[in-house]
Amino acid sequence: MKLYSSPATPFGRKAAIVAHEHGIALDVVNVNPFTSDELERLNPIKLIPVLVLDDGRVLYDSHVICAHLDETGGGPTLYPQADRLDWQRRMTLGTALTETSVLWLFQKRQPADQQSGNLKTHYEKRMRRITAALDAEADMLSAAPFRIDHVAVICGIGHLEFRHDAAWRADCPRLTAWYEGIQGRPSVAATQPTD
Ligand SMILES: N[C@@H](CCC(=O)N[C@@H](CS)C(=O)NCC(=O)O)C(=O)O
Repeated sequence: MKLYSSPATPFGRKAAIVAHEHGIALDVVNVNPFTSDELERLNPIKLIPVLVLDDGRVLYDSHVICAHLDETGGGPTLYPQADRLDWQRRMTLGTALTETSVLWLFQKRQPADQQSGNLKTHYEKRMRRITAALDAEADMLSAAPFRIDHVAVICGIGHLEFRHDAAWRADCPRLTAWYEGIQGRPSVAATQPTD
């Protein structure tokens, strides 16, 4: 299977972590999502990640790709029935953190005279609310087996710290402790974002 991704994308990282957890070897093709014609041919939305199956079928987005890898992989499922409503809530928070961190980055990359201070504040406040909500649930993250909510939160915080800063840690001691502890997990260590 071919994964179209990039070394910095948090959404591609989700797929890479799930594949690693299941011992699935992916043929990773790094592309620039803004300029790649090949990506445009594969995915009309022109976003990474994209997974091309061995039979030629094309999957997007990261939710669909991760669920497929989990179904076909050999490891324990990352989408268990137990505690489903709770892990789905944390998965949603992790996904929203990732989306907001990416939107904030796009704002920062606009020419200075086209940036919206209001939007940057809006995104920053949303991220702070999300990290505070996750801090309140950090004990559950620590106690649970590794699941898709952990993957989503790791990718969200990973992007936030890679592209912005670690200021959130000051108000979130329990989430910080869990996040630091999980960095040694092989699937997490092997997928750190890089430029
Ligand atoms: N909902 C999508 C989001 C994917 C996404 O936003 N990917 C970014 C890279 S982190 C991208 O391809 N951006 C290119 C663009 O915005 O044109 C998913 O979960 O896969």
